[in-house]
Amino acid sequence: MSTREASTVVRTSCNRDCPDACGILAHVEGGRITRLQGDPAHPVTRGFLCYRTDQFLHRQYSPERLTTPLIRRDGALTPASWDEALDLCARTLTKMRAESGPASIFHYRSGGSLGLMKHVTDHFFSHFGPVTVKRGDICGGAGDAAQLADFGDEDANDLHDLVNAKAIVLWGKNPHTSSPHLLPVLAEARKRGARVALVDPVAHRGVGLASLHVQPRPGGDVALAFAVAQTLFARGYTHPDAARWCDHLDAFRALVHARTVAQWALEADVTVAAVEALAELYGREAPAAILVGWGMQRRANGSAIVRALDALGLITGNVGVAGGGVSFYFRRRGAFDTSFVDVAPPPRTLSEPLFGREILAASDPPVRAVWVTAGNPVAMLPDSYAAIRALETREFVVVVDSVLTDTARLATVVLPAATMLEDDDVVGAYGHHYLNVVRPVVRTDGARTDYEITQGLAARVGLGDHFAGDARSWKARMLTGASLDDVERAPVRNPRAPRVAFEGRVFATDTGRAKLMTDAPIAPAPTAEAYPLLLHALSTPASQSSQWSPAEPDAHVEARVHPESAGGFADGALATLRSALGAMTVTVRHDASQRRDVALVPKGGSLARGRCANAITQARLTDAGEGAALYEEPVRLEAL
Ligand SMILES: Nc1nc2c(c(=O)[nH]1)N[C@H]1C(S)=C(S)[C@@H](COP(=O)(O)OP(=O)(O)OC[C@H]3O[C@@H](n4cnc5c(=O)[nH]c(N)nc54)[C@H](O)[C@@H]3O)O[C@H]1N2
Ligand SMILES: Nc1nc2c(c(=O)[nH]1)N[C@H]1C(S)=C(S)[C@@H](COP(=O)(O)OP(=O)(O)OC[C@H]3O[C@@H](n4cnc5c(=O)[nH]c(N)nc54)[C@H](O)[C@@H]3O)O[C@H]1N2
Ligand code: SF4
Ligand SMILES: [Mo]
Repeated sequence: MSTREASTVVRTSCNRDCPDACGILAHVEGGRITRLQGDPAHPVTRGFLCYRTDQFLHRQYSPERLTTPLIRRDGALTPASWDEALDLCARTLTKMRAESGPASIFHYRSGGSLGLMKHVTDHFFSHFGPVTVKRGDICGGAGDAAQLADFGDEDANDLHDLVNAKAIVLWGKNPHTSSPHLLPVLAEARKRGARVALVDPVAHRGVGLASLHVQPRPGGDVALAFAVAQTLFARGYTHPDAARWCDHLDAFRALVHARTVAQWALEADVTVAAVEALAELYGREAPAAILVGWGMQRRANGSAIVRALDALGLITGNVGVAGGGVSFYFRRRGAFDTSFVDVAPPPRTLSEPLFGREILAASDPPVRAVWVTAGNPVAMLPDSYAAIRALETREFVVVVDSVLTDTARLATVVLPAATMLEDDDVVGAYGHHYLNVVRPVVRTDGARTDYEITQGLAARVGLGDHFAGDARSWKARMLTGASLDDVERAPVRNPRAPRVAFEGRVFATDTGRAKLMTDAPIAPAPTAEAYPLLLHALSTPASQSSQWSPAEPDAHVEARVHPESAGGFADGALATLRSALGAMTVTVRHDASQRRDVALVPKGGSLARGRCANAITQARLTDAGEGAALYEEPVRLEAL
């Protein structure tokens, strides 16, 4: 038999925390995956993968993969059998539950995988406890709160509906890096004549997609949106019937007229001409779509920013129509029923952005054990050293991961997790409406899926019967909007998902009308002389949050700054990047296309390599939704 005949192709999908949820064809030869390919039959994936998943086989077959559980003995993590590790976990958690109550156990789950089966692990902890869980959302909490306040619900028009737009504003969004499968849809829309604007304080590849780039001060977007709104009113670009679907239209109009366009523009640090150009592009011809990025709402005024953008869509009649929308989130769990997950409300919640601080402060009962599923809070949550102090001082910390992350290094027990190419799961997407299955293409000896780990634990604490079913039975139970058989055959568009969100401009609020914001939010504080730059640790093509592929570089992180903000450091020089919280060594990179008040570094660097921006970033909350204001840390460059 030729090698070609011996090879198989398995259809699966990417379960990473990414809007695109790509279909993958995994080529397997002799039990080993040799190539990952984007599924050409998937309407969004269109046959290509992003750089980081193209390179994923380096992670899959990395010598750094964990293949045996580790237990801390005499201070060091040492190999153990699965039975030893699970027995220890079951014994310890049961004892703590008896002595201190289930609230003394904190199950922290993050977005390492967006597979729905991770909810079954939540279900276990609810059954066993309920235990303490997280509150808020580091990723999109502020924007979620905004859209729920305005629309009563969250969803987006079909991704391909974008080609009906006459104008598209990419507001705080970097599609090349964070959602590359949006690019072919944008290209199609442009081919059909759509004009594109980018609003982003950072100059990135998205500038090349746009006929207009507005570069406001970070967080200046509320002022910018108010200036645009006032211009839309003045030029007759608002919808004459807007009061039919908007509550508080008069109050909103008064709010945006509280200052002149020139004053708002000054606050946003843009020219009046830029405001007018944006108002013309967005307002002159309907329908027009705003694609709201996720980065922008991780700010002190992040929720207010999204509310201001919702308002632009509402007053112009662009929400609830084809080719329009203010799209932040596609309801990725819309085809699933996970209501069984919580058997009872959790006894306590801890704020995710304040992870370390809240664990340390919790009393009555104190947090005695932390179980981390698919998360790397030390590297990925702000104030890394608070997370370290919190974990180091717990009696028992379990980390389930496929590699020894900054967080896993602090564990009492590390359990080796299966990767996305070994999991058995089902996913929806937050950037489109397709459903897909995740298949165990291969297995790695010693690694287990979260569900298998849950089963092992459940059997040891008297819940074995409840978790005896195979993964497929849980998938079938959760997937209520489509048939699992169908989804196993091919990607299926969630039949429940609307083509046009809030069609007919009917909203899920108490009045059925959308709510316009009425309060002036606090303006972003100007940068101070002592720390003149705002640190932005932003997504980079080579990593998925803290998961780097092919591998995380050992070199110092590059800090990209405007040459005049480089504090005299030459391009390529080493310097200290200091905040009020701490310091890290960086290589200075000059970039004249950037604003003078930002320092750009990659997101996801590890503390062990001295590349972790969160080690010098204070934990701050967003204005609503308990998100993290991650990009508000004032920093400066100084000599080593
Ligand atoms: N390559 C890669 N892709 C990723 C990830 C990754 O780590 N690497 N992470 C994934 C995750 S976790 C998520 S949540 C998603 C989204 O991931 P995000 O990284 O949130 O991506 P974007 O939505 O593109 O948002 C980033 C953009 O927001 C802009 N921004 C920041 N502050 C402001 C502001 O005040 N105003 C305006 N107008 N813009 C601002 C930044 O300059 C940047 O261009 O993508 C995923 N995709
Ligand atoms: N400074 C700064 N910090 C940020 C951001 C930023 O832009 N700037 N972005 C924020 C955002 S948007 C997000 S969403 C968070 C992401 O933060 P996290 O969700 O904590 O980050 P990840 O690195 O995606 O995933 C964590 C771990 O999950 C593991 N993992 C993957 N799949 C599985 C699985 O199936 N099971 C188990 N048990 N483990 C698995 C990975 O190996 C990885 O180590 O970070 C936030 N932190
Ligand atoms: S990380 Fe995102 S873009 Fe890359 S393969 Fe996965 S879903 Fe697709
Ligand atoms: Mo995220």
